[in-house]
Amino acid sequence: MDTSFFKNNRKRFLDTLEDKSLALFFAGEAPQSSADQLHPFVPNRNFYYLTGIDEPKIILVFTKYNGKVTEHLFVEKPDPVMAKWIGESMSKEQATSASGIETIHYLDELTSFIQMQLLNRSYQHVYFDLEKRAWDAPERPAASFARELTKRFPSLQIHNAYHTICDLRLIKTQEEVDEIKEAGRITSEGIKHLMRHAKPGMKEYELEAYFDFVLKSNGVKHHAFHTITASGKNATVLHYEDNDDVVNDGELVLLDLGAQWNYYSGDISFTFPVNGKFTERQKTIYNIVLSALHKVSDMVKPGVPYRQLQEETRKFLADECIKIGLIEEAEEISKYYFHGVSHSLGLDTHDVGAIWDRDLEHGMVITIEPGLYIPEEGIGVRIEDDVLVTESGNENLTPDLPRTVEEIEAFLAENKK
Ligand SMILES: [Mn+2]
Repeated sequence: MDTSFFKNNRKRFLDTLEDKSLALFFAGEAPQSSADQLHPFVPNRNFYYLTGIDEPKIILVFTKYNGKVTEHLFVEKPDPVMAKWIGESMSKEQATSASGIETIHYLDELTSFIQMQLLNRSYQHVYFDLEKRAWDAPERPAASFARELTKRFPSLQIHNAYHTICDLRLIKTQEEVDEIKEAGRITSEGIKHLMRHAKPGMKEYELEAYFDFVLKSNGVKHHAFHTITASGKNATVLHYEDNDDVVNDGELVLLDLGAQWNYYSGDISFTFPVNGKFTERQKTIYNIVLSALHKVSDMVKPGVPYRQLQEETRKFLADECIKIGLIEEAEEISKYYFHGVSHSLGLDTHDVGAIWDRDLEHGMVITIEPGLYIPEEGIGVRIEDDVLVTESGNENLTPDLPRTVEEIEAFLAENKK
């Protein structure tokens, strides 16, 4: 991604700041996994959105005073011993070339820098990313820094920049759309490779391995989320991730998986018969879900209230399930369809930003993913595309897969290894 993208994000954020403000953002660190093992480091996504930097510990500081804005990064001091063990940390020059920020300091200069600012000027506001996922969630570095700061400078007003940045992230630029498209392309390629090798009697994790092979071969470092490879009845559990059951002859396999490309997520759900042929009943259920996908995707255009997508999905699935005698009353659809049809997609798979109360806008990227889950019949179907809201309608960003019953059966017949 070009530094102009990150510069522009900073500009849009800085425009929202009050005058006489400081703002601090933390890249974060890899959390401990067990003993001396760490989980892989992933940058805080709002920090990445503002800097383009994916290195731990780095801190971004803005000042805005009498209308003048300055941008600073604080990076780790080079450490020759650590360099021998884990490689060199990001240099000042690398930090500038990734972010476009010219003024780079070392981390041990941070407190004296902040102190200089606050002692010499009448700052009134400090902005942090105070993301909070739960009442009892452990305190993040931004929150403890804010607490320490107000202890020493009690007149400062602390502001939470989290929601501001999340709402900026809802609208994607063309570069972001291209990253999501590439994530979707690799994900689709992985699904096709998996289908070519799928046979009754395999374990779900064996199918997963074929998907993973394609991701690694394409230079993908991380999955967008935990892969779901669920056969038969397992597919009726929404977030089944065990993936260790046998895929029996005659069962449908439900995949929900995604590659992450330059920190942007692809997210596709796909359902196919492991032996190559849908049964009549599977075909009926699959076609209802596919019609829902088409119907709801066709609704996507600027000005449509986001929540209308969910209302229409429920209504359509209820009507169709009444027609085939699966349910009698519309409300009973909750028994077989019990999740949202869509979420925003971007730097996070369930991307942030308050989309629920908004109308669709050009530049939003959302998923469309209707499903039906009938445990008593061992049938779970979900079909998911990633969709861009364009100026006048929508574009499917994941168009590379067979979708109809006929297309899927033909693909399996021609490509089986
Ligand atoms: Mn999804």
